[in-house]
Amino acid sequence: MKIDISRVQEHDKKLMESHNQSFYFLANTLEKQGFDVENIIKKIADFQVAIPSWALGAGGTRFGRFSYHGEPGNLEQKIADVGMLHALTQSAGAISLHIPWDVPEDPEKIKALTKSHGLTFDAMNSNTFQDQPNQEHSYKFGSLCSVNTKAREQAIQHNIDVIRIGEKLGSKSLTVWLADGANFPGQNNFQTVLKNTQDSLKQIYAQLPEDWKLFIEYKPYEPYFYSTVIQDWGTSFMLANECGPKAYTLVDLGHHLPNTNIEQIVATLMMKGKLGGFHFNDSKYGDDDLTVGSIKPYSLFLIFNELVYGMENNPQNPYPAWMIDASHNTKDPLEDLMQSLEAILMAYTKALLVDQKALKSAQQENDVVECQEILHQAYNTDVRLLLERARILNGGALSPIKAFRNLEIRKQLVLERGKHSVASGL
Ligand SMILES: [Mn+2]
Repeated sequence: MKIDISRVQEHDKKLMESHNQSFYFLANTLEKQGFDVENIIKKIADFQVAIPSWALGAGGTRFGRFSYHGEPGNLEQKIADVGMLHALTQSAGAISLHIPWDVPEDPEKIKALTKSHGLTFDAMNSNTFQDQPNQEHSYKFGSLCSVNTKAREQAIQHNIDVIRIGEKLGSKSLTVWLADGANFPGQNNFQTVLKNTQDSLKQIYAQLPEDWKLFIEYKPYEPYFYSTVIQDWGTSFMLANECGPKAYTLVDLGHHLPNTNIEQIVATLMMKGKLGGFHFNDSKYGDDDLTVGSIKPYSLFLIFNELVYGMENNPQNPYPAWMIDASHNTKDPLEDLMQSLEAILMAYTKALLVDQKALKSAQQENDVVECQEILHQAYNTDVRLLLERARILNGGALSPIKAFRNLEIRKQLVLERGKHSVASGL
């Protein structure tokens, strides 16, 4: 199904007068502070975040899975869901596919369908963290790191197959996240598994088209609880350097131990020109897959402050690929994604409001109090009106969640797809 956005716009018309009044007041205040509001709104409108296909259904826990009614049951329906999300928010302009969950039967048709929703294809995601039916060699004890040469070769070939599918769709990057690791001391020889991983990634990298990028994720623990082969940004950075200039580190917010200074990792990687991609989510304890900004919105702002600084000052770093990486089991997945998009754009906009010149001079003078004041001034600005403005100008909804509810979209999805449809995924 497709959203009739004119119905949303018709409804929003009644609210525009109140929006305009509040917006002009805020815009005026910001202009007086020296900000170019029009330019900020353009930046918000241009900021697009990819939606992974696995975020559209209910995620499972390791104890069970409760499906959400009206989940997309095939690739076409997943694209339709992201299309609806984009129509309402105007900030979800790309979809990220997972292979083998989303193998397109007819790539040309899928490409055309995606385009008709105004979407592009973000990074392709390979999967060597679970065995597929009829798979010859198991990944139970690792994939790209495996001491079993046959399993390793099979995992390398899978990644190459994913690149080939992505080429047909017009994707330009491959994201590799490995579950490889060990549960017990002595289980793996650390140097052997790291070397195997390095060799495997090099072979995948060799098959990358000229205009593609390889993103390497890291994670300190889970699914294994003693060690993971690519445990931290340093290991990912080292592997990316070994592969070559088209390989980059990918930062996933949930893939850090509690209290890690992620903003500092971002700054370091951007200075080195190696931050390729970014996965958004939030966490309280570990890789909790919670809604972006639901637990630590100030941390997200500090991270965006470094991202904005890097985007303005580090031409050696490519524009990062943004993606939400979460999968919920309690909320309507589409509503949750709207909340995530809002939180991302809020943190980004607040970071755009940091007075970089004043901050630099306060830093030069070691005026610690003033440095904090400058950050707080930006963080405490209510930027929701700027987000509304950018959405309206792009043809989206004033309030996406309200529109989603007013149009009773989930009800229609249940009618169309049934109560017990299940999206592929975990
Ligand atoms: Mn991720």
